[in-house]
Amino acid sequence: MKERLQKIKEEALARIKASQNPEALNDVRVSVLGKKGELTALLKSMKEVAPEERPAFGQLVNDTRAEIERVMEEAKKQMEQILLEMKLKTEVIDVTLPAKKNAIGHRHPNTIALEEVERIFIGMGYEVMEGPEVEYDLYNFEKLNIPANHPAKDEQDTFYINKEIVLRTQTSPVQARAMEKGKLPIRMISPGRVFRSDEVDATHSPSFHQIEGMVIDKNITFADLKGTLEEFARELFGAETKTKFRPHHFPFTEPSAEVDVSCFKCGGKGCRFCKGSGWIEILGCGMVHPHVLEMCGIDPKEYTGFAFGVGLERIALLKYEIDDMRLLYENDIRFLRQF
Ligand code: 2NM
Repeated sequence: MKERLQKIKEEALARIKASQNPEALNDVRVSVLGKKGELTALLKSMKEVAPEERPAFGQLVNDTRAEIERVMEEAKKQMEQILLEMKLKTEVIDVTLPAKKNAIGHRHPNTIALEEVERIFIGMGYEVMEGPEVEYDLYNFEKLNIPANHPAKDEQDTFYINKEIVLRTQTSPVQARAMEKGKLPIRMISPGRVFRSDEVDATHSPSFHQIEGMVIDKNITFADLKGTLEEFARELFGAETKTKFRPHHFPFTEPSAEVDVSCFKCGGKGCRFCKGSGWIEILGCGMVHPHVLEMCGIDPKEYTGFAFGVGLERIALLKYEIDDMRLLYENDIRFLRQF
């Protein structure tokens, strides 16, 4: 009997040691300690033990049972500990990690400058109008007083789609189209992309942006043009800004002028920024040529108007003190983030 007990104990302990999971442990419990288990069966066969040895044997069986239960409990605890550790490892959340930042975009310096110019003219009652980038020669040149063989049409400077269609070299065709519609008076600006067959350098690009403006009404004079552009310059570069109108020539305006503003860096004394002159050239303008009005269906005896054009990149470069236009097109986020 004692040998049977010893064998049951050894087998039970070995099975506990080999158990990989709580279910296996439970199987051992049932088959050894359970109602129909091996140890229970041994107790039932007590009658085979000599009566005087029964108390001691009974004690031995109980001790063995207690020992198996203790080892089993130990194994169960170890298993639970391992399971808990595995769970903690796989479900780990490192609360010390830095939070993910939401990177929101940034307006391009061109866009900031455009929105600033639009704000100024909308404030003066102008309407913003856009037109096609691929334009008829008729609107880009002919109706703007630039006939065939005019030097401004030079093949060098213009991208031709075919004989009649070009990539617009200015946004003036948007003005020509607005005049043709015949709804007067007109107070408009036309911002947009324009194209010229230029080599890329610090101040040139085959594709850049212009903002042109035009007013057509009765009794519009050069004084209106001056007052408007002086106010524009003050709003864009500061209240102290002075303007200078220099005579110039454009085919679509007569008279025409180029406008300089007093250097907003040195106030006009002369510095590196204005190359010592105290003045910075910013735009071209003039009174809309009577022939242009006529070609666009407006009677120049009844209506007059002024127009102007500024380069958007030029404004952006000046305002943000950027010395190379190419930086505006490279889309290097380290550059763009500064503005
Ligand atoms: C400029 C300079 C001067 C201009 C003229 C016209 C139109 F359509 F009315 F004839 N639009 N824009 C104009 C005049 C543009 O850019 C430097």
